[in-house]
Amino acid sequence: MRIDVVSIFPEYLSALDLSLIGKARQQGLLELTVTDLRGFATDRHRTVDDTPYGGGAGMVMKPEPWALALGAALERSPRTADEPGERPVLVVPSPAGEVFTQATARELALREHLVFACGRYEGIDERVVDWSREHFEVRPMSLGDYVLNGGEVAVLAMVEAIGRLVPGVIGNPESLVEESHSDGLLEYPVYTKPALWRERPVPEVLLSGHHGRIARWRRDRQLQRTAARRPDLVAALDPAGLDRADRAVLAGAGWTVAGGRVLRDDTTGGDAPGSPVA
Ligand code: J9T
Repeated sequence: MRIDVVSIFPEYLSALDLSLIGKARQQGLLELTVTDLRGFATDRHRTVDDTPYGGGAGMVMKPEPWALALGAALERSPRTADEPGERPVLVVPSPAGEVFTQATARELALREHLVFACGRYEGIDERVVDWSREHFEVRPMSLGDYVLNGGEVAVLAMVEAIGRLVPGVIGNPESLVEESHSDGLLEYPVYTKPALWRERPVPEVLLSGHHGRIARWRRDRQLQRTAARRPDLVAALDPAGLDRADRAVLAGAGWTVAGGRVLRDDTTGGDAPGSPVA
């Protein structure tokens, strides 16, 4: 996979030299280039922003440096524009984008070329997005409902989430199977030695060696946790994937399967999370 990142703070992305993603780059599994947008400024002050038409606070990123930088990224594409096959994906981090999820990460991990455009200030001139649609599949992407100072931190998160799904990047691919969100539930709690720590014992079932009981206990904790912390995920569960024991745990947390869906028993409670669980 090839990844290009364009930013006015390329040093921000130096974390991608480290750990698993850094190793994957050294091994040639990921080819990642970070370029400085200012290198594509057209004046001697290397200006990349200007005042917004229509007035308002802050500055807007100028279109031409972006078109030049994205054009340079296109030239590094493993495929040329007239070759058949997929276009590169242009990911534009923005609180106004679609929400980036594990499903998005899985989808993007299958693509050959991803380009990330890190905006700063009040954003990038919208015509850059229009122009880019002629060359890229453009995906404005949000990490969630909060605002950052620029796209760089969001790109770090997305590149890590996507990069670890590229075959060979994670040594033990089995560890990908059980993770949070892969089955629509949060992870179960984990424990290690010592068995008794500051008067707190590890749950006894985990010391029992009884694999069936351990699996059931973990599944119950996943369901309880998800019900308490992420009712949105419980409501999205497919009842076909829930056995009798699952349904009993969910019933205890105030959820019932009816009409092919998982429904909250008491709808007067609104979206407030349930009581805290481990
Ligand atoms: C400037 O970018 C952001 O503020 C941003 C990007 C991605 N997700 C967010 N929630 C915010």
